[in-house]
Amino acid sequence: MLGALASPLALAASLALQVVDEQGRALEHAAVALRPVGEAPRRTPGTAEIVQQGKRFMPLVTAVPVGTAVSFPNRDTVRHHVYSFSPAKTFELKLYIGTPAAPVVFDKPGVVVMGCNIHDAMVAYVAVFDAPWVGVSDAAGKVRIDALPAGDYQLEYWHPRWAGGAAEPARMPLRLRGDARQTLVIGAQP
Ligand SMILES: [Cu+2]
Repeated sequence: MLGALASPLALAASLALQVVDEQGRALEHAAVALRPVGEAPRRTPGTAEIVQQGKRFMPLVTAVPVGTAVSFPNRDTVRHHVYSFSPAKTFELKLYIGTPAAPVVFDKPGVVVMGCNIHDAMVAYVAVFDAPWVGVSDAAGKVRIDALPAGDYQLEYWHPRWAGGAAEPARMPLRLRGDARQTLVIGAQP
């Protein structure tokens, strides 16, 4: 029946996550995503940027929906050679300075580990989620996702402390009815 739609405002929800380790310490760099249950995930690919500066990638962890185009500007005066062997995205950007003309499109879900062929200490992670809402925890372990439709979700999450092991995010069900606060404990292994 037409006219029976509820107000979108009444259905809005938000999620405030506090990410901690087993000792309760704030955990930065956790990639999280919310995937609605029971409907095809809406894909809202956008763009993102991972900068190389001071022979480091910044940010260390980036969370993106599938289809996001990521550019890799090099702001150093030395050349970098960005590569990944991860199954979710195998690519390389051969020795360059400045910004490569074509961004890298992350078109499959999974965790992508990137390095530099020249500087072995350089590492960065892109967590690619088949989900429209993503975030990364800040230095206080906090990540907030606003303007969500109320409903049932899978919360997916991943942290670099799993880099030697899990290439896939962990998952837990989450029912959102309004504004929610949740503590997420990320142990040494998923
Ligand atoms: Cu380099």
